[in-house]
Amino acid sequence: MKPVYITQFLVEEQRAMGESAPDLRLLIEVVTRACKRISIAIGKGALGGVLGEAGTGNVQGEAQKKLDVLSNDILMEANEWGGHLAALASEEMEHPQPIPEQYPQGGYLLLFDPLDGSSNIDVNISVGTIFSVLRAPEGTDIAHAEKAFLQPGVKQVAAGYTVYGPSTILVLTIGTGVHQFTLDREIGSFVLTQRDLKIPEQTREFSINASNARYWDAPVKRYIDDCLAGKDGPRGQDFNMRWVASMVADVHRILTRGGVFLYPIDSKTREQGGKLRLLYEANPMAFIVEQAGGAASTGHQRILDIQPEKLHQRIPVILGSRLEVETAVRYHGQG
Ligand code: AHM
Ligand code: MG
Repeated sequence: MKPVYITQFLVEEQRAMGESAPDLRLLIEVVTRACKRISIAIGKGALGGVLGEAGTGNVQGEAQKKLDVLSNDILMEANEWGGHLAALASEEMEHPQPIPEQYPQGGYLLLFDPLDGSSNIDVNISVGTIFSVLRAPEGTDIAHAEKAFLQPGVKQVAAGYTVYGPSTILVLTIGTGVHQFTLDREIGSFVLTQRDLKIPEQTREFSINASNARYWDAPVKRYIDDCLAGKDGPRGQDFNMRWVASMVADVHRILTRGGVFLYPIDSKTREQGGKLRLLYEANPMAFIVEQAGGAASTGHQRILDIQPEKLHQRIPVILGSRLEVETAVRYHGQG
């Protein structure tokens, strides 16, 4: 069968939607081209001199790896000249970056986590890039307005992630289902390898960092205890557990074979609101998961409905197979 490259996919998908949004197409193409460069840098590993600490910290007080900084620079540079964006925001930068004055401004906002799972970089385990696209509100002075980015996840026009693993894959939604591409390394292009991914509704696999168990709130403790009790407990079935510690890899496994992913709020992270970031981790993943038939909640609220209050806001995350997310949410309702 003739390969469908990402450009052809986007043109045909927009045609089928009766929509011509060349700027959105350009935006996604530019982001995915930047991801190819990140993939190449990661693939070189120690030979490319890209492993190890950068010796700097980001706004969240986390130590940056060389590849965090490099991936951020690659995405920033790639996206400033095209005329499709009004501003960019990244996990690695305190404030949104306006488009430099010498370039035209466009109508979209791009948010990204340039390298998710960075604790896995130096041990050769999968990492990835997560991105989210919003429309820039009309009449906003983007250069000074973090406010423009504070839109609920339902307003996203596109979201995606890559996994730099044994193969480099890209998972993308523009609101018409979820589609998977694989990087053909010889040709240098993303090729459509699975259309319309659907998450199995039920699962017997959960994903949580169990070393935080002593900090969990009662509903999460009860839910996980019941999963661990297996067929001898109230759930009446055995569960398996997986935790890569790269959200991209854990979510991708769930998208492929089902499962539930939890990064709940706990007594360690309560003050900051949770661990994962709403705008460039939870929202794009929630959009993708819902588009694939799954669900995403904080335990109390649908993630995509949350009105963000600040750029680097953190929230609790429960996402994956729809029926299992609903079960976990029911435990929260029981106090
Ligand atoms: P990062 O964006 O700084 O890499 O942090 C997010 C990552 C997620 O990919 C992953 O699910 C989680 O943090 C892992 O947390 P932990 O180290 O507690 O296992
Ligand atoms: Mg991350």
